[in-house]
Amino acid sequence: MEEGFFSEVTEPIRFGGIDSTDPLSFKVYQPERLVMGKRMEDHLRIGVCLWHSFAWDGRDMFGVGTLDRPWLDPAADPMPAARQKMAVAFEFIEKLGTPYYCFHDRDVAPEGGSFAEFRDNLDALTDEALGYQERTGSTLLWGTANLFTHPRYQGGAATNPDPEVFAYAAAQVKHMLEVTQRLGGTNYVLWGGREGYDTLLNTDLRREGAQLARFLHLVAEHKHRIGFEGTLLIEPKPMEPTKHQYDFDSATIHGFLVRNGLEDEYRLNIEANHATLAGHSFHHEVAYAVANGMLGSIDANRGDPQNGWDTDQFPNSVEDLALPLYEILKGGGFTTGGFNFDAKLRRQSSNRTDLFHAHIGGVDTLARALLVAAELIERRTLSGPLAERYAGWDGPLGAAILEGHETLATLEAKVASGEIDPKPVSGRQEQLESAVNQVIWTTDQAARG
Ligand code: XLS
Ligand code: NI
Ligand code: NI
Repeated sequence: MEEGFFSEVTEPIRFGGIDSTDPLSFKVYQPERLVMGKRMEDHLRIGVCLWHSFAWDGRDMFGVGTLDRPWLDPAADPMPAARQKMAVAFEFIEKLGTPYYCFHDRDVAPEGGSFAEFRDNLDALTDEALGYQERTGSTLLWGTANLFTHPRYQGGAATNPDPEVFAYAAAQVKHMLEVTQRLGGTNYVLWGGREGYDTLLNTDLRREGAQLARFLHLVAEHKHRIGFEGTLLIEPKPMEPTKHQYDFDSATIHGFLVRNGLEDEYRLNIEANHATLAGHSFHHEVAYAVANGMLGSIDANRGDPQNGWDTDQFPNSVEDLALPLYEILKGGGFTTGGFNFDAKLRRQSSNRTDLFHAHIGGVDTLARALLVAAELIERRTLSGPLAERYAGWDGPLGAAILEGHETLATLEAKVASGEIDPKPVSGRQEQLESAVNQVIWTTDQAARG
């Protein structure tokens, strides 16, 4: 393997086992290991995101970049720098050995002086990406268009008060959808960017809702026109960058799609840190999506419980991930989706190799959580008690109510005659919490592989 940019990583990252002392090895993740009859790699479908890892240099609002990303130097010639960025990204993906990656059009292509130039840049870099995909075997989990960085999008893209901005966004999405198709992408993501408002004083909610619905119809129409076979995904987020984002959470998007006849066209891309910003647990958001047939893909990361913004840290808690993974397995697993690391290094993690440590830790946490989730399914730790709790709904009374054979009057008669006289039943929360913990603790053995 060539030395390249990440010269401390001379070998592809391999499974070293749970007792390995080599930080550059996986402790749990074994792509080939069968879990419930399916390879670990095929369960998790892990992707590396290009924006946080290669298109951001560690800058924040208080200080300049701290990460060593020479291709981001503003003095660099844009196209050679973009080529170097892509080469380094694929060196990383190849050494890490994960099957997917994700990017925004602007993560790879220099803006240029016009839309036409931007499109040419993106096409040229797409050609390069095709070559790297062939060499590394890694492919696109999803593509997306950046509709939030450029000042034209300060008031939103589809929900902008100016229809010319809507048109510009449409042009960008059309092209990026086609690029995604060329790269064999299995999904296309729309994250709301600046679709929301900073103040209601200058915002027409009715118009902006109608504009957004129209935009989503146009995207779905184009998808069918070009025969793109991937899934269209919308990514919920309640706030940031705007004070209020329209795609607030899974339930809000689901309702919006149903109201606008779009529920068969879109699924959800759920991000852990966005769930917590919305005041939900990540578990809740995933469970809602699965329960309503809306699960598409996941942006894996975590927030910080002590502050309320999108810190996009790498996931490191098996406890936090096991139950979302349980819901995903219960729902039959991913089809086109997977786990994209929408996560970034801390600003002080300034060694090149830190990017490997971050991803290895995240991948192992997902793998470990998968083992717990599979045990929860196999032991029926939660599904057994759940079936028992709702058993009445499978009995004659539950069926009669749900099938419409009862009315308020017939039910009143049964209650008044004493035929129906319900008794409170324990929800057994603490017992279930302990049962989940017991599975987490006992799968330590299983994690040895
Ligand atoms: C920002 C979003 C973004 C999307 C892709 O908060 O998570 O990174 O995943 O546009
Ligand atoms: Ni995201
Ligand atoms: Ni985010």
